[in-house]
Formats: sequence, C-alpha cells, structure tokens
Amino acid sequence: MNVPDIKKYLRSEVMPTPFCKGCGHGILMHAVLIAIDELGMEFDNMLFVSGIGCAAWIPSPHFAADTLHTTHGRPIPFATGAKMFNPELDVVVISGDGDLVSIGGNHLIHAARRNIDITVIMANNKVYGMTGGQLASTTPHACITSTTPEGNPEREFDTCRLALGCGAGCVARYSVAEPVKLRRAIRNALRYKGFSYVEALTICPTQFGRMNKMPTPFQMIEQLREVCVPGTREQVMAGDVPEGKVYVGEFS
Ligand SMILES: Cc1ncc(C[n+]2csc(CCOP(=O)(O)OP(=O)(O)O)c2C)c(N)n1
Ligand code: SF4
Ligand SMILES: [Mg+2]
Repeated sequence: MNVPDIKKYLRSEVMPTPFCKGCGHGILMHAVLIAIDELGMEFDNMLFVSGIGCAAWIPSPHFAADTLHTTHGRPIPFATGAKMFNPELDVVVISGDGDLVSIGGNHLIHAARRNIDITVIMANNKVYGMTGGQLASTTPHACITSTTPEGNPEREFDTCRLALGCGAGCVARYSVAEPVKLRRAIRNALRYKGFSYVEALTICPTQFGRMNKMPTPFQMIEQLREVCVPGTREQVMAGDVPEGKVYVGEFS
C-alpha cells in the first residue's frame, strides 16, 4: 500500500512532537492528515480550530495550516464564527473530551442542532490529560482518576448518542486501535455537507493508563480492541450497550 508522506502538512519546528511517548493523539493526527490527503483537500483552504488540552495540540502547533488555538471549551463558537464569515472555508475542530464535551458540551449540542457546516473530531482519552488526569464526563464508571481515587461513581456520556439526539446527520466513532476505519469515518465526515462528528477513542498512558492498571500503550490498545464492538445507529440511540463495551461504527 502506498502511504502518503504527511511531512508536508507539519511544521518542522515542532518535531519531535511534544506528546508523551505512546500517546494516542499522534495516531489520530496521522489519521486526520491521511484522510485530508486521500480526499485531495486544499490545505490552504482549511481552518483548524482547537481549545485547550493535549488533544488541542493536534492541529496547533503541529499543522502547517491556518489554526486557531482558542480558550478552553470554546473552539466550536470560534469555528462557527469563521464559517459564517467565510462559508467557502473548510472548518475542522479537533480537540479533547474535556474540552468539547465536558466544559464545552453546550456548544457541541447547539452546533449539531443548528447543523453548522463544520466537522468536529473529538479525541476521547477519558480524562483531562494535560492537567493531571482528572475526572471528565467521558470517564467510564468505576475508573480511577486523580480526583476519583476510589473509582468514578458516575456513568459516562455516550457522546455519539448525544450528537445523534441533537440531530447531527453524520456521526461516527472508532478507536485509534482501528486506524483504517477511523480514517474512513474522518473522510466521510470531512466530505459531509452539514454538521459532522467523529469521536476518536484514544489513549493516555501517562494519566489514565497508569491509574487503571494499563501502564503501557500496548495494554491500552489491547483494551480498546476488547471493549469496542460494532453497533448500529439504532443501538446507539437506544443506549442498550452491553456492560463494559462501546459501540463503534458510522451511525448515520
Ligand atoms: C477555563 C479553563 N478551565 C480549566 C483549564 C485547565 N485545563 C487546561 S487543559 C484541561 C483539560 C483538557 O482535557 P481534554 O480536553 O480532555 O484534553 P487532553 O489533555 O485529555 O487531551 C484543563 C481542565 C483552562 N485552561 N481553562
Ligand atoms: S498526558 Fe496523556 S494525552 Fe497528554 S500527551 Fe501525555 S499521554 Fe497524551
Ligand atoms: Mg481528554
């Protein structure tokens, strides 16, 4: 297979990457850039918007493109404004679960409801990675975080169910353990006219893995393979996910 050279999309001055060794955000970054390359999108006509957190570093400073590194939880409003001002621009938000779903969840639901023509790619590593692995709304029940040493007493958000419930027409979820499927979902989201949403399940060995008996990236990838099961839109909407599993697929 011919793998495109993605170096042309990256700023040479940020190499090597600031991510920890084994961080899943690098796999997601690669999937996004390959998807863009496969679609032949004009990088110069794209704007990447992120909030605050390790995932927000995927586009900025890595991408040699126009990037907006905004305030925590607020990339979607910035992206909406940019798209309103210049409808020809391809606007893509890439940020974390803490950023887009926990602190910024309100903006996600209204962008989906309004069918704003942007693509949102949410890197779900299940914690606030950058600030020390605190509990997020995406942390699975019973998992250990730095703020829930006895285990998370709450249940986590199914963010694809949320996006579908808000009327999003293009919704998908895959993990970085299945990069080819993840890339295909990102491609379809980038092509979609209207609001599109991809949840990328990813790994944070430094914070989440260490606290949940998966200190190595390999163990975390194995665990993603175990928990992800193919699901349909109807199953996601019904919320009848089997205990300890997560539905993956293109749900729309
Ligand atoms: C208004 C505000 N609140 C809190 C913070 C501190 N903060 C910075 S990054 C971050 C967590 C980001 O988590 P996530 O979006 O999941 O990204 P990750 O680091 O896990 O990839 C927090 C709470 C901040 N910068 N601004
Ligand atoms: S703290 Fe976690 S999310 Fe942040 S760079 Fe390190 S491994 Fe990645
Ligand atoms: Mg996170």
